[in-house]
Amino acid sequence: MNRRAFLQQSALATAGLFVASHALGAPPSAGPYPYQLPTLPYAPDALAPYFDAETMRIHHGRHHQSYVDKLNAALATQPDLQADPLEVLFAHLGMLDPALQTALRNHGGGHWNHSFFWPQLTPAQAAPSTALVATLSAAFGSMDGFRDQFGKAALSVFGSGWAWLVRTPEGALAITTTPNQDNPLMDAAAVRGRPLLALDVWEHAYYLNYQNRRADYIAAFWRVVNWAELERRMA
Ligand code: MN3
Repeated sequence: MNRRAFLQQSALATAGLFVASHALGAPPSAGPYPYQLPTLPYAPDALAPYFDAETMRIHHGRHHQSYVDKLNAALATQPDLQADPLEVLFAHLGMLDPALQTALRNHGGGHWNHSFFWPQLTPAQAAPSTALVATLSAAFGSMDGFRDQFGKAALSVFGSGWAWLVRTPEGALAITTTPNQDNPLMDAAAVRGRPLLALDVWEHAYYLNYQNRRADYIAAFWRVVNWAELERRMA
């Protein structure tokens, strides 16, 4: 498929999600190719003891850097695709060559998902606002109901993947999961929508501190989640 045809279909099919992602402010994929590792918005040891410093250094500095490097390598020979935001590429993976699809799912997803993940953690957690509590309670019964349903989804991921809170194209809040580095912006996702909150449940995110105790890691996540960032994304 040539670039014009790709962009025509992209513009039609992704208008909703793409516009929505830019409405967030700077999207996680901000910045032209070549993609770069974003700076952590806190020190690597700032989230301890919930997320330990060694895990944060390896997770950000090695795992995320590796996704960035491999994404850039995959796009190095694709000048037509270098200018397209990752959100647009994700929505049309099925139109691309299989090898490129795989690279974008694994490394493009890896870069986008982690870029989305870091800012929604904070060492200085404030209580969720009354408005956020009301919104989440309306959708999931209560804040405890939201945490319970999100946590169960995160626990249910077999192997590596992510749990997500998304806004569906119909405007509803929904909890979903994706395998590996897939995300709800991808055309292959079981539940598609605009990501609002994500939890990385790859073992590399927690094994040093929690070994196989993913439930303990999920409990720790609630101690460092940045409710203000979630509310900003929901606005
Ligand atoms: Mn990870």
